[in-house]
Amino acid sequence: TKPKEPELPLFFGWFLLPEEQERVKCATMDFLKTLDTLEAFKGHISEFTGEADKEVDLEQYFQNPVHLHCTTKFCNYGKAEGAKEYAELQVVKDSLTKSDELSVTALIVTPRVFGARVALTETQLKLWPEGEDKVGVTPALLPSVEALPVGSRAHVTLGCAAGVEAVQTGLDLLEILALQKEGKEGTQVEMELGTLTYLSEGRWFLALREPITADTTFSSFSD
Ligand code: ACK
Repeated sequence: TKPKEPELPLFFGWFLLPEEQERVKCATMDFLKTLDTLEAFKGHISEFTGEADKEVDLEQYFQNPVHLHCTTKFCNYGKAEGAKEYAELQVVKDSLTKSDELSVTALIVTPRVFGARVALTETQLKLWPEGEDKVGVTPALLPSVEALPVGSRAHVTLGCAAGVEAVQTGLDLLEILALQKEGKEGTQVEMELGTLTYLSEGRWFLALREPITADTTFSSFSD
């Protein structure tokens, strides 16, 4: 009998250390608490609630993910295209269990997700699979996404609205970055944490004044 092939994980990524998760959750929750009290946000509340004048508690609206991480490659146990090739890359094998620091430079809030944009370093980009930014992107958005720097999709999902899957965070982030590039920015509000921008249809982007850094470990994950 042939030796069994090693099984591929659900995904690979950088996982925040437990104490780092708590710190990042606290800092980002503080932002959510402030956001839903802003007049600028209340003016677009119907994009979250479907009704004007209805209040929303964003802390309740988004459900917390189990553990905070930044996905590099979604393998789906080998069913995703390029999963095996990725797992066999020397840089991937060499990076497993290694520590690394991630830098969060912005936060996004949409009616679907709450997420953090991760700015990858040159070294971290070596673990970013080629072509991964555009996986699952709607054809209409593809040209704009292809014009963005590699790794633009890198993110940490901080919360999802009921019934929404985490994969949506990367897609909403790309959409926001594409709109910004086209200069389609609306209202801007200065906050303590940075500059908040509205990008139509309930999309909000907070460019952080100071990045939030977090210590992580690169590893694979299987449910
Ligand atoms: O927030 P995320 O990056 O979005 O972390 C989870 C992780 O893999 C485990 O589900 C991401 N994910 C799920 N499906 C896909 C997909 N089809 N393409 C890329 N990433 C995905 C999800």
